[in-house]
Amino acid sequence: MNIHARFEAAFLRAADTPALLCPGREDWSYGRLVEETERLARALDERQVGAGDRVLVQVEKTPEAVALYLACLKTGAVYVPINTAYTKPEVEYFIDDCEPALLVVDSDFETHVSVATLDGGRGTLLASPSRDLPAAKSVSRADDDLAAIIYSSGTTGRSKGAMLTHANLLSNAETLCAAWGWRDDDVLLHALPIFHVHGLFVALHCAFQNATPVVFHAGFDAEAIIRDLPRSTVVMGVPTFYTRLVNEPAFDAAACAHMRLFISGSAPLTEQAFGAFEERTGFRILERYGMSETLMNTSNPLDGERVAGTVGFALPGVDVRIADEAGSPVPTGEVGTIEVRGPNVFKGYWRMPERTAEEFRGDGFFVTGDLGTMDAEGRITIVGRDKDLVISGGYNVYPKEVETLIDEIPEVVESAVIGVPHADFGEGVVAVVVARGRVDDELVSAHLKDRLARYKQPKRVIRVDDLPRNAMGKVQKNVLRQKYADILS
Ligand code: MLC
Repeated sequence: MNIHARFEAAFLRAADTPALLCPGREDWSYGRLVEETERLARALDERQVGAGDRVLVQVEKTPEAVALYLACLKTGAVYVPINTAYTKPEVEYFIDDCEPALLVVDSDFETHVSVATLDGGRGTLLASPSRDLPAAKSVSRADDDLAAIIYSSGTTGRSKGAMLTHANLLSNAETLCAAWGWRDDDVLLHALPIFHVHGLFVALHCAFQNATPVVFHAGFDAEAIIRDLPRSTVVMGVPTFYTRLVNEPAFDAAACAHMRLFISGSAPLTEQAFGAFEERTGFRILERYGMSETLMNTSNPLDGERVAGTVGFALPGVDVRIADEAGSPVPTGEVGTIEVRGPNVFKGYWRMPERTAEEFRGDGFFVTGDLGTMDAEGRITIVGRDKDLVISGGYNVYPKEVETLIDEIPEVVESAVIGVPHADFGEGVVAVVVARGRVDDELVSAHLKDRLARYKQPKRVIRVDDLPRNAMGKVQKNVLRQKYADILS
């Protein structure tokens, strides 16, 4: 089953229903979304991009970008979206790794693969006619055919592409619509980026399964959100959205009177943020837990107690266990690694069979690398990570990638990159550096500017004489995190 066929059937039944309501731009109905998808599907055909070919996409969030995603699904091409913040060298890595048949970008990009844009200018995919032509059928896809590759940075510094199938996407969309009681009169207020699973699959698919309207913001702007709450019923966001909203005096229970549900994910929602939101609005944010490799695994209940600081229960059809290093379940309440199995779990890492084998157990469970506990009722709490990872404003940053680049600076002897508390982003990136000459924020920032996405760059650089090490010689990042806990506050 091609997931696009499912969406398209819903879209055609709701052709006059608003699909993407875009402040400052023309709204698109579901009928229009079908037409534009068709236009882009034809443009892909004309360029001989077809089933199984990768389409690497680095574009701003627009309705056309959504249509391109749908056109890739429809033609069986594999959609590979990447963060618009990535610099040219970062994009080049993805080109080399996924070998796209087509790269779609917003502006000129010199490379050896075909390049197109969505801007209506030269090389645009939007030039193909679409209207008045009968729609082609979605290319038939087997359950385990790839729909998308989502890159996550790797612990070794190399990004890994998580291969997601049509069946992964479809099963998770159905599960989430049921778990969150998606209604025909729901209107999703969407301010997340659409190059990650949260904004692209979790959020859009709930609306697309039901062909319900999406208020489509190009980015997060608290005032714009507050303006659009009266015509919306559901918001999905990262914790930063909710802490920023609570900082707005105009955000209160009256502003939320039309709302049904606020959902949070991608980063831990603190009990304090949960409490402040409830106090201000009367709403208890529904926190859920997932990742690129598995889509969504657990959720607090729609009906029933949403407990702050927990991520709720395994979603129907998803097996979650808390295991020791050998993969055996630990006793109730004890800390272990969260492992997941189910139709939502990805097929493996793109062209990395050894890495894939390392992260799956023989019985099919995927080892997430997150540490958690499960109580007697099955409620799960995440208590930490066994991988060196910083989550900043919902974006994952792998210290190794940042350290490798900082260590290229001639004056730098070694560096340790850590995450410390940050009022807005939850965690902020800090670099602790041992150097032979003068090394400061400016020098590091100048070196990283064209090499590393801005959100991965250190918010502060601290110069030290030595890094703390344990008896094995390993840098003690926990010591650094404690020492510099207040540096960004
Ligand atoms: C922006 N900046 C960040 C940052 N976002 N720095 C660290 N972490 C971030 N997340 C930088 C900018 O480059 C800028 O740098 C400065 O911070 C201020 O920018 P801003 O204008 O305030 O940022 P804004 O555009 O408002 O973005 C903040 C944000 C955004 C929280 C809205 O980061 C965001 O949309 N995050 C969502 C990420 C997401 O979708 N994650 C889902 C992953 S999927 P300077 O210095 O130039 O001023 C996943 C699975 C799952 O994890 O379960 O969901």
